[in-house]
Parts: sequence; C-alpha cells; structure tokens
Amino acid sequence: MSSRAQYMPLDFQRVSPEEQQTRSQQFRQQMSTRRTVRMFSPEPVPYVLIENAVATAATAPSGANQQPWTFVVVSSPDVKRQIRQAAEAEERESYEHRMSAEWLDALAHLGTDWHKPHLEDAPYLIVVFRQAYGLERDADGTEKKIKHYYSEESVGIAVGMLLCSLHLAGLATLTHTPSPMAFLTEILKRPSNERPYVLIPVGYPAPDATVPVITKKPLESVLVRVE
Ligand code: IYR
Repeated sequence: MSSRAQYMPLDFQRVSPEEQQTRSQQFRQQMSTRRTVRMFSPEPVPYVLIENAVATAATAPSGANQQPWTFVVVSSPDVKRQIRQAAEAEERESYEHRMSAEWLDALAHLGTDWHKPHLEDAPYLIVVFRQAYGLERDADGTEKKIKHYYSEESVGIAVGMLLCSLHLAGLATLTHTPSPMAFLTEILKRPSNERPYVLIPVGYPAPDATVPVITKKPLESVLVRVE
C-alpha cells in the first residue's frame, strides 16, 4: 500500500436477507419499465429532481477517483433552440449522407429521423461532458494537463446512475448522441479538455407519446454462470 493512502472505517449497513431480496426485486421491477422517450411534454419539472440525479451520478466510481465529468443542465429556451438547430443540421447530414445503408437499416425499427423537436420540448437538457484530461494551473499560472484514466468507462457508469435516478423520480429520458457533437462544446462554451459524451432530454412524456415495440434479450442469453 502506498504511503500516501489514508484509510478509515467503512460505513456499511448490513441489510436482512429478506430486505435484500425485496429491494433488489423492487429495483429490478422498477427499472424494467424504463423506456427511451422521444416525445416530451413542455410541462416543467422540479429542478431538485435534476439536481439529485446529477448528485447521484457524481457518486459513481471513476478511474483513480478523478471524477472526469461535467453535467451541464440547460433550461434556457434560447440555448435549447440553438442546440436543436445545430443537432438537426448534423443529423440531417448524417441521415442523408453519412450513415451507411447497414446503419440506417439497423435503426429502421426505431423510426427515428433528423427531426429533433424534443430538444426544445423537454424542459431540461442534461449535456454530459467527459474530461479527457484534467486542467490545473501551476503557482505561476501556467496550465498543466493531468492524465485521466478510464474516463470513457467512468462517465458511462455515471450516466447509468443518472438515468436510474431520473427514472425512479418519475421522469422520462432520451440518450441522444447527435454525431458529430462538437457543436455542444461551442454553444455551451466548454473548456478544451471536455468532450461531449451524451445529450439527455429530461421531462414528462407527451400525453400521447408512443415508443417503438422492442424487447429485451431474455436473461438466459445475457447471463452466463460459471460456478
Ligand atoms: N443519432 C441519430 C441516429 C441514431 C443512432 C442510434 I445507434 C440509435 O440507437 C438511435 C438513433 C438519432 O438520434 O436519430
């Protein structure tokens, strides 16, 4: 153990076996009802739900505990409009020219296209940035780059926790990755070490929202037991 490590007692509450099963079953059931939603109501959402979700995501494990993430929460109609316009321009180009026939075919059952009205309809957009490296200033003011480890995996885990929190709070989400996403860095004026990771509209579904008919793989095909 490195001499720089400092340890303290773990705060860990044991839960009875019955309670363990109840909680795990309940979480499984609740998460099984999550759907990716593309039709949002403009109805406002209590900000505390967004804040709690980001605070939860920020507890995620990360490489060397570097916490290589920034969550930008957008509710400004003007900024949402800029994001929609830029996303639609990129997505239109992608759907019409950049995506292969194979890719378009893989997506066909979702019924998506380049129109992204949800980027303005949803009351909040959470734009998650991955810090490819850290930026610190020396005592003399010069900028220093700090290497980050496993930033892709770390941000992915944090986003998973964010989605769980928002779902359990009774909100709908969409994991949207317009490609390329550099416009988000510009519009949101993020520093040079941050890369857009995912754009998440959050809100209540539109009253008449529909979702594609899809199924999840059966457990037997994704769970392999080695005893
Ligand atoms: N980014 C595009 C296309 C798209 C790609 C995948 I992979 C999806 O699972 C869904 C959509 C869009 O958002 O429409």
